[in-house]
Amino acid sequence: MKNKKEERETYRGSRAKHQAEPNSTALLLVVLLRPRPKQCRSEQMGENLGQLKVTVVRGKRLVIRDFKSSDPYVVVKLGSQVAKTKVINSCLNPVWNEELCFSLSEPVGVLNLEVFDKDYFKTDDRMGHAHFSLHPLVSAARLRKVLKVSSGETTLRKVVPDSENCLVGESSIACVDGEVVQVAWLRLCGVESGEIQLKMKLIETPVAGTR
Ligand SMILES: [Ca+2]
Repeated sequence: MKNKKEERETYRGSRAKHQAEPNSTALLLVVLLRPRPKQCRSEQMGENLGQLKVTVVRGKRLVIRDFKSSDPYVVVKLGSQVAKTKVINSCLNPVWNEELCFSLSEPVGVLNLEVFDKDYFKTDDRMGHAHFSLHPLVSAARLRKVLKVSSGETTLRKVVPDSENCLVGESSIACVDGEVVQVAWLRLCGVESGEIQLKMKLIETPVAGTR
């Protein structure tokens, strides 16, 4: 009997001890109530259309931002994706021929580019900007699928200058050996002069089960 009584006393004692120690409960509450880490927002908002390769080919008649010339480079943006070319020193008609890669997904956005003059002792100067709708390229890629064009060179459509682009003149979209390609000269806005030539290539995501 005495042993059982002792056991009950021990049990009460341990319960009381447990209740007297709120630390573990408080810790559990802290763990449960603490804010969760923010989840990374996915780059892919919708259907993945493939890879967009943008070659910044060249620039011409760019504006002077130093004494006699500029050190231009191009920043290209698609949504939250940003890429830039290397700097070409002291040149107003630079040739970059640099390929920048982006992932393209629905909803199809607008490609934005901005040219800067690299300065080492102050903030880089602006040399103009341009925008370019990717809708015609994507619709031409759909047309290619319907027409089942896969070899040779076929013009799919032409795009004329309008408010959705900064085209200098008409631009052709063609299927070249299975790839959808658009070459365009864009007029820079916000500056006295300057044009940038781009070559865009859409590498479509293969549909499962088809080749
Ligand atoms: Ca400079």
